[in-house]
Amino acid sequence: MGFKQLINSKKTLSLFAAFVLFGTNQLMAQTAADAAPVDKGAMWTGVLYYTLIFLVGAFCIAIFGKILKVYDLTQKMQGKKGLNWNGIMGIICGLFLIAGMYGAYWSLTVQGSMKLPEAASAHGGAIDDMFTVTTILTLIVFVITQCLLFGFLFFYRGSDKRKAHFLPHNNTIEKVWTIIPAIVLTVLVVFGFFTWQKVMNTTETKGDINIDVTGHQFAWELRYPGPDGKLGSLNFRLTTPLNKLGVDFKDRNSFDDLSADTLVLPVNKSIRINIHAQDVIHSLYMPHFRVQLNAVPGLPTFFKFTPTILTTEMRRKTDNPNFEYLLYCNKVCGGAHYNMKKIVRVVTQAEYQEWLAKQKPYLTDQLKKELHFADNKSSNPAQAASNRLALNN
Ligand SMILES: [Cu+2]
Repeated sequence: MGFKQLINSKKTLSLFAAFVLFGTNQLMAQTAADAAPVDKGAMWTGVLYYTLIFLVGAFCIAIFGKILKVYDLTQKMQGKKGLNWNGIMGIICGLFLIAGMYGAYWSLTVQGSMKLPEAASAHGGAIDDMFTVTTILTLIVFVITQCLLFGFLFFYRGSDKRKAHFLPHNNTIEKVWTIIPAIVLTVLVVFGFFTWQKVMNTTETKGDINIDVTGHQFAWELRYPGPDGKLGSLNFRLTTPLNKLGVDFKDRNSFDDLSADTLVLPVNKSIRINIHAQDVIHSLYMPHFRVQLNAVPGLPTFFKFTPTILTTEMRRKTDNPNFEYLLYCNKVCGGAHYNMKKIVRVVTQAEYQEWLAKQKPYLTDQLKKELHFADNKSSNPAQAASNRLALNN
């Protein structure tokens, strides 16, 4: 085969494409690894090992195929019947069905045990029920369709003794495979619609603990209401390095607001998380509570939920003394997206009050200076406001 023929060959081109893709993956993996202290030596050994295993496997299959082909040709040259390729393909399909079904079983039993622990929120059970119903239904469809597909390929493999039945059209079959999926999907969608409505349709705000969670590249900022229980309003135009969230101090409710590092929540209390974003779209994601909603710049949203299991209780249940609930960003929002993680702790009401009392005010002395409060030393910002001095100007 000449060089021209070689580069025109589809096989060579596809091999080249595979290598280019592999190279790009490596490059991306390397860029990501640069940002974090990862043991690169071990990573590269792992990558090389699996690449080599794959190449050796592919090579062995290719050699085996060539040997079969040569055997087939020599048989034919001797006037004998060659290999029954239809039979070989049929058997391979049958074996694939068995291996595939075992793989699905393995995945369900081994990886299935890695699923999240029980829902730690009041609405979480309903979300889990939806997942379970969908999984069971799709599992039944998966088993039936795969058995039919590969079973037919095996049992009705090409044979000289049989003649294929020609079936150009059959209305009954068309109706069955259109109507049944339509009914099942409608039931699932309606079920999901009502569940989501029940979770989200909560306009009642009385008795809620309001917490502001603001996403930016690449962290979440938390703001708790002070003793008045109310959060002051926000205005993005007021954002400065000291007033990171753009809190509007013309609103007196802002004066006692607190900033926190950990999202601490009292158990069995209705929590309203007000979700903001400052740059790109982020996504507030607390999998243990089955809570997720996008954080969209300029479009504040909220999610109301009630945590029901204490962190200490979950540690016992999961048999993991270091267990922590987590708040993640679930939108690939940039290079250090993986850094957007906060610990969430569910505590008793008494522990919550004790913790809240220790949190630092959002309105720091430096910020007071920046905002030209009348008396910088005054510990009473309300007093400062009543002095009618210009704020944020
Ligand atoms: Cu993000």
